[in-house]
Amino acid sequence: MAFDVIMPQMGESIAEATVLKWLKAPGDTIAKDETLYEISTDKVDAEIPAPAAGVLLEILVDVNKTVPVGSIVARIGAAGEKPAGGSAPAAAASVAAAPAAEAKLATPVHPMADEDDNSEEARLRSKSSPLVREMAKQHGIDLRMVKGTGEHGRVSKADIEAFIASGAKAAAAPAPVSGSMPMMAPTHDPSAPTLGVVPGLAVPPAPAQPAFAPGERVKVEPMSRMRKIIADNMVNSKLRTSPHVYTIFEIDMSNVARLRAKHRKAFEESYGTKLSFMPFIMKAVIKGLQAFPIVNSSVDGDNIVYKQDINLGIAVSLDWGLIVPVIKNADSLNLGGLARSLNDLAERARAKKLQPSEISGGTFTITNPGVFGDIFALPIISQPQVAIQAIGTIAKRPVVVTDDLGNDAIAIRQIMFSGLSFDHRVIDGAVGDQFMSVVKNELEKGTFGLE
Ligand code: CO6
Repeated sequence: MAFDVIMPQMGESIAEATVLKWLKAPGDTIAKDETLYEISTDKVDAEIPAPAAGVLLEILVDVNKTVPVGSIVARIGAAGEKPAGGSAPAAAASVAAAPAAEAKLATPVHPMADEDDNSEEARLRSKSSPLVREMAKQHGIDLRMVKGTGEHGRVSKADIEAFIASGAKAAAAPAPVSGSMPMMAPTHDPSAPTLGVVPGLAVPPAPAQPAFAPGERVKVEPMSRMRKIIADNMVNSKLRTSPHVYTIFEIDMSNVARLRAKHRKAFEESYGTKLSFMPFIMKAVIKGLQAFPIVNSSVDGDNIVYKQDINLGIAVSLDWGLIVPVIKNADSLNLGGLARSLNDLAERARAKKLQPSEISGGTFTITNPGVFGDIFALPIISQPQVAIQAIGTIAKRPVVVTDDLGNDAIAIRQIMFSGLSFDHRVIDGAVGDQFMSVVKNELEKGTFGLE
């Protein structure tokens, strides 16, 4: 019995991956978890272990080919089984993989609605590969409208990409209304395509609103698959899953700033890594999560799943996007361990050297757009988590301070605004605030075992 090897999901926003190298050839024996192939995505390069032990029967995706996540890329059979088609090629890395065009999708692809058209031409076009049909479905394109350059008019991936790039309209897309008043309230059009449709959820489709007026000077560019997935995830989290509620706290970081300045050099010498504000913030967040475990939970139907591990996702900005590596069991680390893990993950993220396991399993996320000068932010929750905290810029600001005798004065302090976005299904407003007040107190107190 053959075991399908599936292109893994390497991170929330990663939709496809390119096979860089096969380390085994058909006919080779492989152990479970032995590296089978290497892949590259926009964000991570990774070695992928074999999901089962046995004999590699078939390679379905050639080197340098890009396929969607969930595609079957190879098959592994039981020990002793022979690969179809006889002997194995000499060198694993040069194996020419099976289908010349696109890989098979392991996820079911629903037939296009037009497939009841039985004309020879339509039948042959609808025989396009699963990848092409999936792209057509995602863009709302009727394949009969696409000129196919393949055999018998078969629509190839290049054909559909060219069709999308040409700005040709999706089958179901409404024609833009005459563009004289594009800012007027749109009329509701139930036939309009929606972003990230989740079957079974009765969310009304986005109103049809022309993006540009006829004759307006525009450049139309199709969204990349990754951009569409990000868009879907954002819509799904904010509009279909978690009723977001927000709270913003002002936190005096003066003690942390002093501690950091005082111990920075010695810290770097003893831990071999730099000391930024983030490890202090992570420590304080961990205290908050320990005090309010609901903030470290997920929703599963009618159940609340309290995660027993604190796995902190930290958003890392990349020149080409963003990734959220995860510090697993962050509560078991001291300040040095947190700094080391963060700097290591951020460095490897930027070198595309993260493993899939390092970008999954987060239970709470921290994002620090403060590095860009952002005063405060209210981010969208990363599903299936229930909260995300944003760190604003830490800057000197004038604040009112009161001494023990009740005298007020204006002082200069290192102030940070921090926003928490949380899922109001399971976290009450008061709990969100109480969580934040633990974080605030920890940071303002400034006792981190360094002093
Ligand atoms: N305020 C002031 N100074 C800061 C701050 C803030 N918030 N954060 C970092 N820094 C300082 C930091 O202490 C370093 O100072 P020096 O040591 O004196 O050089 C310096 O800025 C550079 O910090 P670095 O980035 O190297 O390290 P850090 O540990 O602070 O942060 C990181 C690591 C991976 C979180 C960060 O590099 C990063 O990538 N941040 C961006 C994350 C991001 O893009 N998030 C998504 C933004 S969009 O959230 C979003 C809701 C929307 C708006």
